[in-house]
Amino acid sequence: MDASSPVPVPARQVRGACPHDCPDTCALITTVQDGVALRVQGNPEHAATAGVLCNKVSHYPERTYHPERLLQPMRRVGPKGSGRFERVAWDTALADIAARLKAIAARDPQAILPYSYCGTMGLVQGESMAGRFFHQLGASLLDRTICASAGAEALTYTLGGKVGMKVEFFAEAKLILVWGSNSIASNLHFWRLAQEAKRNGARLVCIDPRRSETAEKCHEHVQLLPGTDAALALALMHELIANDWLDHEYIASHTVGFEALRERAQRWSPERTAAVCGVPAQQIRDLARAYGTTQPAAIRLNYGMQRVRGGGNAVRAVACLPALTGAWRHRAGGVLLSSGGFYPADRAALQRPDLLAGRTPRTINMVQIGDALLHAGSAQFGPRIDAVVVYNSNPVAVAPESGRVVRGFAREDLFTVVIEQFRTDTADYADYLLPATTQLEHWDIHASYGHTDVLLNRPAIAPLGEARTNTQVFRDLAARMGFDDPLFRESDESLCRLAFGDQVDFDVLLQQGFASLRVPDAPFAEGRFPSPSGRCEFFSERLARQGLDGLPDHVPNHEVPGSSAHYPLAMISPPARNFLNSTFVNVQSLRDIEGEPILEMHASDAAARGIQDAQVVCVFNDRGEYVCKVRVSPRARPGVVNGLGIWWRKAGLAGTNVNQLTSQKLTDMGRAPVFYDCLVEVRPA
Ligand SMILES: Nc1nc2c(c(=O)[nH]1)N[C@H]1C(S)=C(S)[C@@H](COP(=O)(O)OP(=O)(O)OC[C@H]3O[C@@H](n4cnc5c(=O)[nH]c(N)nc54)[C@H](O)[C@@H]3O)O[C@H]1N2
Ligand SMILES: Nc1nc2c(c(=O)[nH]1)N[C@H]1C(S)=C(S)[C@@H](COP(=O)(O)OP(=O)(O)OC[C@H]3O[C@@H](n4cnc5c(=O)[nH]c(N)nc54)[C@H](O)[C@@H]3O)O[C@H]1N2
Ligand code: SF4
Ligand SMILES: [Mo]
Repeated sequence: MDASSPVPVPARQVRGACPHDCPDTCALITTVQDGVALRVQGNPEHAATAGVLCNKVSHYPERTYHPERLLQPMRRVGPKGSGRFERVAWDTALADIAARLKAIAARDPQAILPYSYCGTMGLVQGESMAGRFFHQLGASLLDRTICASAGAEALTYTLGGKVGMKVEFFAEAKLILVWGSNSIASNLHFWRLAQEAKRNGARLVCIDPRRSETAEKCHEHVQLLPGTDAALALALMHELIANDWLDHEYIASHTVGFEALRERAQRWSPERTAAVCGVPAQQIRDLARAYGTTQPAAIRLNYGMQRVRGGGNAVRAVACLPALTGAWRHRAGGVLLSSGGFYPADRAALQRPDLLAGRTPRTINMVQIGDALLHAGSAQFGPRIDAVVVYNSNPVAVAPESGRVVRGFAREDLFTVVIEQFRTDTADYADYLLPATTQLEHWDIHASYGHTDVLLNRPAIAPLGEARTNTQVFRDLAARMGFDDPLFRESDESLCRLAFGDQVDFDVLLQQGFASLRVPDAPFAEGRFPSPSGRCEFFSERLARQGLDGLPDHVPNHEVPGSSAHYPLAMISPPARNFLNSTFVNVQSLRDIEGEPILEMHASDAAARGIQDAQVVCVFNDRGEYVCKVRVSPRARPGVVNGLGIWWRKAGLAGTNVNQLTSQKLTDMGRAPVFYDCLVEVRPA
């Protein structure tokens, strides 16, 4: 080697966690050389990750070093939405933002609204310092309902919390119902376990209106109409009861309300249910027999069924099934929707709601951000919103009825700050656009909703350009607002330690990057549910006290498939496999795989409209229009079209995406969105 060349620095490996809103919460290993992240891989020592990442996160360096990364603070120079910005110094941006927020807060701090979701699932770059900042300010509260709150409430009313089977034991099940989950796309590491079970002789059944990648790889596909899962679950109960495929002892000792549930289920004969669900009665009978006579039987219940009006009831109905058959007695039996409730995270210590000091600001439901921004001063939403601070979210693309969301963000009298890694659809409406770090550039700590380990994320590289962590932005703003308590200066490492306090050994996290919670293998083998009665609550006293139905029932969609002459098609809009919500839409290698915004349509529906495969079509309803390409495909059932992925509007064929069509209506529980409860019509464009 030539004496003048620099000594090569050996590559380092840094342990981290995938930040994305995905149940798998993988453990990452980033290979770094000369301060550059070369590769991101799965940690083979972490059982749930098993050394494998999905295709999306394998492309992390491409996303991190993307030529369009936001690297400097920007100030808007063109009209809102035009995406025309000029560079400004951090000091200028922070001083001006603080001055604007101060002036608004002096009138009414509730006129300021934080808007954030799960761009990162990290407890620190999520709501820690941000929570402190907005609580001290007395800003409006945000009801973070856009994804999981219907199912979370339903599970809480039934089992007592977001608890369920340990995912690893699915591998030992003999029957797996994959219910409302496209696991291959959205829960890959569970699918690996389901495959293991299959190799050991398990039968796999997928329950989904779409013939998804997952459905076609299961032994059986129950292709029901969207929003009819509760009916199906009740019909299964009908058959379990009629054939006495019940665990009477488990029911007697560990459940509440069996007699009432039995009466309810009597109404759901396979014939009646077949008509509601749009599937053959015999298929329902066969499914009930399989579920009633196979042990251990496991249900992977996911979010697909919740995004309709009756989503809460549907989750409740399905979550009752394992208590009827005693499936919970086995570690490979039961149901898993979310394991989030097992974590002893101290969110109050991170977010400090006590800083509200007795103030009770109004709450805005994030699902209705469109109406909330437009209905200035209405009785429903309260005082006008004058400022929005967006971080970890892209509401202009992901929130329903985006025509209204766009009009809201386009308000000239609205002051908007967006903290982002990229110039998303929402970023285009910012007055100030602030560059955020990515997971490779900051500290964080993660719970999971698909397994039961805590993961630590250490920074692998220095922040690119002038990017700052979310926490740093809120520390900087706090200082300029005059919030001088030391809690506004707490470091990210210290926040990481605070998240679980002494519930988790931080030294173990520092050493191996993850630590497992102590959760019993079969948590409800002997009942002991975290519900008020300690039992699985078929009948929920808490729901009844609110004047609601104490039993699960089929609650028809707001927009029932087949009920409208103008809009005869039901549209669902599940994620595209190579995007994560609207994240990764701008990563070219992934975009190349997804191609273009697509609407899957059954051949009979296409023929009835004179539509050919690959034709450009207009999908429309009273809320708006969306232009995309049709894929005539057996993935769609007759009467239901599938608008895949949350594309960025500006990457679409005519500047909109599927959410132009979805509504701001809410679910029966959890105040959640109804993305898959949406009627449309389609015509050639
Ligand atoms: N690749 C990828 N992975 C992801 C995401 C992503 O965007 N891309 N998003 C992440 C996030 S935030 C979430 S919340 C999860 C969501 O992932 P999942 O929990 O899997 O939920 P969805 O993808 O909404 O829907 C899953 C399946 O439910 C079906 N479905 C739609 N309506 C109904 C119905 O009424 N009943 C039934 N039984 N099924 C229905 C859909 O066709 C779809 O195949 O995935 C996470 N993982
Ligand atoms: N039609 C339809 N709409 C849907 C859904 C659907 O299935 N169909 N799914 C819904 C669901 S389940 C969800 S969870 C929501 C998702 O909605 P969002 O949580 O808004 O998810 P993303 O679209 O991924 O946007 C997250 C943004 O956060 C940014 N980000 C990531 N990390 C950081 C960080 O550390 N700091 C900052 N400042 N920014 C960061 C990313 O660049 C990205 O633009 O969408 C919902 N919308
Ligand atoms: S998105 Fe999900 S599967 Fe992909 S790396 Fe992250 S946690 Fe793992
Ligand atoms: Mo989600």
